[in-house]
Amino acid sequence: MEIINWKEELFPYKQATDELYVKFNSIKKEYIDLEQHSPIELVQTRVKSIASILDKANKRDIPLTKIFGTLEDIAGVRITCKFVEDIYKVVQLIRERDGKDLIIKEEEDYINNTKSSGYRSYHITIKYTIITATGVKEIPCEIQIRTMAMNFWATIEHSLRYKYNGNMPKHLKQKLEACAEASFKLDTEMGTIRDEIIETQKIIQTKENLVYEILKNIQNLYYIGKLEEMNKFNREFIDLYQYASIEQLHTFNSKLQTLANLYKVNHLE
Ligand code: 0O2
Repeated sequence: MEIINWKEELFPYKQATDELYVKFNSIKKEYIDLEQHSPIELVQTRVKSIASILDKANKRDIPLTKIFGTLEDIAGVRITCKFVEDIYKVVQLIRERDGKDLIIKEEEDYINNTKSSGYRSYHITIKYTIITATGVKEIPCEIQIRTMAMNFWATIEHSLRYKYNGNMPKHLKQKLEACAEASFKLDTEMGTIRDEIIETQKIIQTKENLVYEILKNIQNLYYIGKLEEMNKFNREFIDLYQYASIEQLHTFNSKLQTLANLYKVNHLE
């Protein structure tokens, strides 16, 4: 009988998901740093558990020896977005990488082709190359892209599906289908005020970035021993912070920046 060394077999899948986690989060960070709306809200990764792998292989009559060549979702990345429009932005971002650091094998749009269960998400199956201590490996990975509302529905439905093991009562199925429609209606409604929400988020982000800059500049005064000035700016900032407009914070930071230039402390982080 074939014995699988699960630890050894699954290790490269973990490496692939870890690398993809970093890459998608960097994109998110880049948008935030540029004070732009990030289509990526949350990145999650997982390597399928051994029990789920065996379950799926069993359901599909896949022999143990063929599991790793056949199952394409052992490595999984889930990207959650705020709006449906963002899903297609993320799809575009992934397509732009096709042939560079990943290869797209398949795309399934379960948003425009909603599953009979009510399931909505965009799936992209990729091959991702990793370099391990034992050589180069091509790892299949399923990327699921969905909104927060779609994710909420799918998580609940997944648990119920697991609970009833394929025998979900009809009334529950119907309820879930209705919930899927209601949650998509929410996505659609939210989409109509997307621009306004993004604008508000941008203001919050700009304020957060400014506060970060200000605190960094105040801290730099401490590092170069200008304690009196540091205390003065610190006190002023505490009074200003809560009610200040973006413009006032900008002006305040410009004063700190002028001082930083004077003391040549720009290089301090
Ligand atoms: P897990 O635990 O999330 O990994 P199949 O699994 O045979 O239906 P296939 O060909 O593997 O389908 O690919 P498909 O249809 O793209 O589905 C793969 C994954 O999408 C599933 O993995 C789920 O995560 C998700 N998914 C697909 N359909 C549904 C659905 O109706 N409800 C929910 N909640 N999720 C769904 P796994 O292996 O089923 O589960």
